[in-house]
Order: sequence, then C-alpha cells, then structure tokens
Amino acid sequence: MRPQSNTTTTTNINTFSDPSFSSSIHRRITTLSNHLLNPHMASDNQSISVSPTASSHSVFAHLLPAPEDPILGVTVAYNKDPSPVKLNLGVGAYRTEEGKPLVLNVVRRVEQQLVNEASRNKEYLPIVGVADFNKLSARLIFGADSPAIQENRVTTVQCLSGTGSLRVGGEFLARHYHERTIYIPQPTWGNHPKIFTLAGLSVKSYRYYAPATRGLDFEGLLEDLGSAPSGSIVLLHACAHNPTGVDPTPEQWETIRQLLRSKALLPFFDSAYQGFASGSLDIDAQAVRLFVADGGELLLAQSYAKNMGLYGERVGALSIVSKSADVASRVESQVKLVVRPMYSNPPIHGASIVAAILRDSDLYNEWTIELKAMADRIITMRQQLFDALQSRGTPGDWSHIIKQIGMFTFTGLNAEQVSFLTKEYHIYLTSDGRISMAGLSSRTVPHLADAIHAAVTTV
Ligand code: PGU
Repeated sequence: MRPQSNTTTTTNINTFSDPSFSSSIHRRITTLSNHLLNPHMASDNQSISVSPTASSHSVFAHLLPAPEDPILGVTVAYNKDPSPVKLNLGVGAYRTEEGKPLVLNVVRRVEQQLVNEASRNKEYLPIVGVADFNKLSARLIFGADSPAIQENRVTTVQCLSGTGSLRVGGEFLARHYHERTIYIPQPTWGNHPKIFTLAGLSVKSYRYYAPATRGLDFEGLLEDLGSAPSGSIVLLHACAHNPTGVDPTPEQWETIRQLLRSKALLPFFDSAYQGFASGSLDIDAQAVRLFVADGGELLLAQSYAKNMGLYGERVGALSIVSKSADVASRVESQVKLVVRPMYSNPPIHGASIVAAILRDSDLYNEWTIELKAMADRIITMRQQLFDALQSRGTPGDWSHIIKQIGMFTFTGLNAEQVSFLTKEYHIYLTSDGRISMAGLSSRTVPHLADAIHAAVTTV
C-alpha cells in the first residue's frame, strides 16, 4: 500500500488535471482580479461578497464634523493664518520675549544627564509611576514638614499631567465616594465639566466671578457652596484661577475652608500653576496647605506642564490625603484599579526629569530662579499692556490687568470684540476674552493695545 501522503498528492494532481476543477479555479481568479481592479464591476453572481468595511459607503458616514476644542482649536486657527503679525494668546503656554516656546535650562541639563546614564532602561513603570517622583511631588505641594506626609496619610500616583490626574481622581470618586456631585467654579477651565462628566460625576457650578467688579463673587460663592448638599465634591483652583486670574485672599480662603469642613464638602484642588502666580512655589501652595493642616481629607491634581515647561511630556500627579495611613494604602490599591485599564502605567521620561530636579538642591534652586523669571516676565507684560492702554486713552477701567494674577487676563472683551481682534489684527484668543499674558512680549504689546483700543471704540 502507498503511504497516505502520496495518495493525497496523487489526488491533488488528479484534481488539477480535472477540466471542470481547473475551469472553476480560472473563474475564481478572474472574479478576484475583477474585484481587485474594480470591485463595482464584478457581476452579481460571480462577486465575492463585499463586507461593510470594504464598501465605498463608510460605516462612519453618519458622523457630523465636531467643532474644534475652544482652547486648543485657537492654535489650530492661528497655525493656518499666513499673516506675519499674527499673535497667539489662546493657549496657556509660556513664550520668551522673542515669542518662542521655552525649554528651561535646568530641564535641558537633566535631560543630558538622563541620556548619559547607561544604566537607564525603558521597562514598564509600576502602575503608580516613579516612586521618587510621587514622594517629591507630594512634598512640593504639601510642604516638606506636612504632618499628612509624615503620618503616611498621602497617596500620590503619577498621572498624565493635570488633565489625567483630574480624570483618574474623578473616576476614583465616581466609584468609591458616596456623593456623585462635583461643584465647579463659574467660569472655570473649559475641560473641567467634560472631564468630570465622563468620569461619571454629575457637574454643578458655584458662583465665582463678578463681571461688574472683575473680581471674586465671594458672597455668591459662599451662598452656593453653603446650599450644596452635605458631602458634595468642590473643585478649587489652588492658585492663579483659570480663566479669571482672580484668587481668594488668604482670609477668604480660611472662610471657604471653614465652610467646606463644616458641611463635610470634599475639596478637590486643581494645581496647574504652582509658582506661576506669585513666583514662589510655597506662597502658591498656601491655600492647599491650609486645608491639609486641619487634618481633613482632600484630593489634588498637580501639573508640571507650566511650572517646569513640560507641557508635552504629560507629567503630573494625583494626591489623595486620607485620615489614616491604613486608609491611604487601601486608597492607593483602588486608584491602581482605575489606572490599569485606562493606560496601564505612565511614561518614564517627564517624571524622571521632575524627580531629578526635585531631588537635588542645586537643580531645585536653578529651577526656582527660572520659574521666578517666567512669573516676573508675565507681571511685566501686565504692566506694559496696562500702560499701553492708558497712553492710548482706551475707554474703561483696565486696572484688572495688573490686579489679576497668573498666566491669564480675563479682559472683559465680548465675543464680537474677540472676533474683531482675530479678523482685523490676527490676534488669537479664546472667545470668552481670556488672553494668555505669557504669550505676549514687549514687541507685541503695542499691537495688542492698538487692537483692544480699536475693538472697544468701534465694536
Ligand atoms: N487645570 C487647569 C486649571 C488648566 O488651566 C490646565 C491647562 C490644566 C488643568 C491641564 O493641564 P495639563 O497640560 O493637562 O497639565 N490649561 C491650559 C492649557 C491648554 C489646555 O486647555 O489644555 C489653558 O490654556 O487653559
């Protein structure tokens, strides 16, 4: 008997020599080549069945074009403008006097060191990120002598910059906290309501800004938070409120703290500008430290985008301060369950830069000097813009430009005036009239002042 395999071969040869089989192969090849050349030409009875994804009709054909992001979309529009005098004051990103993005010297130096360290590898980080980065980040915001840190009541998890930290914190609360409502200031950074809604929280707002005085609506804030259901979450900007540039005074912070604690409201701080408001990392952390000092619980999202200029490195942290070390460690175990299916673990590079700077006193001092220089340049821009409007006799009280703090001025220009600035002067800003002072320079202040003057006198 022949072995089985030979039998098979014989059979195959026989099949190929079968005229009916070879013509069927010919038919299939012809159909396939017709289909590949022009899928629509294949006759019905010969065609390979066309799957929905191969059809010319897209399964996404029903989608409407989504609008650009209200902040990041300003940069998209700016990039398309060919004008040589165009000016981007939309996104909150620091620019030098020459209008260029800035990489801090201390960051460049540390990056060189990291590249030269042969022992460094690209292994996955733990879910919670770089351990040293987490410890040092908590110390930076809460203070080296913070009792909460000393008592191991702080859980810190490296996240994807401020946005990622807010989102992880929001999802953690939606899963484990008994109240699902978060109160955010009106107005606030435009991404806040979207982040918290998608995290599974219900978003309400509290009064924050009084357009008439261009200052804090302190009465409105106390009234709205005073009538919030006990246990609600309250989002607070740690300093340099975005977009208004209006912060509570230390006395007002103390009143807010007492109100929140007396009603068992849970504070969730967003700290995206530590060091940018006053130029001092410690002064800008005062509100947060006031709340930690009373022994109560809170959440805090921290970003190194602005104060270390690490925007695109996406480096930040979520800290949760609990009542005891035991609770803090259980909190950490649950935060890990939020992170793991979302992005598994965070990236190494940015956190390694931050950890190196925070760990070494020389590098740290160098950083604080560069940070102060950025904050000071913004303050100078405030004065220059104010002076330029005064000298033009621009109608209105513009003193809020020098009173507001941080990266932004909430000009009070309305949407029509903003669109006039963009159309006639190629100046790009968000439609709420917010301008990033960090995007201005001595060279561009006169252009902006001319534009504002024209807008308020003609629109
Ligand atoms: N929280 C506040 C209050 C912010 O202003 C920003 C950034 C963030 C968090 C998030 O910053 P991360 O980059 O995720 O750390 N706001 C800037 C930057 C542009 C944007 O909208 O993301 C802005 O121009 O408002």
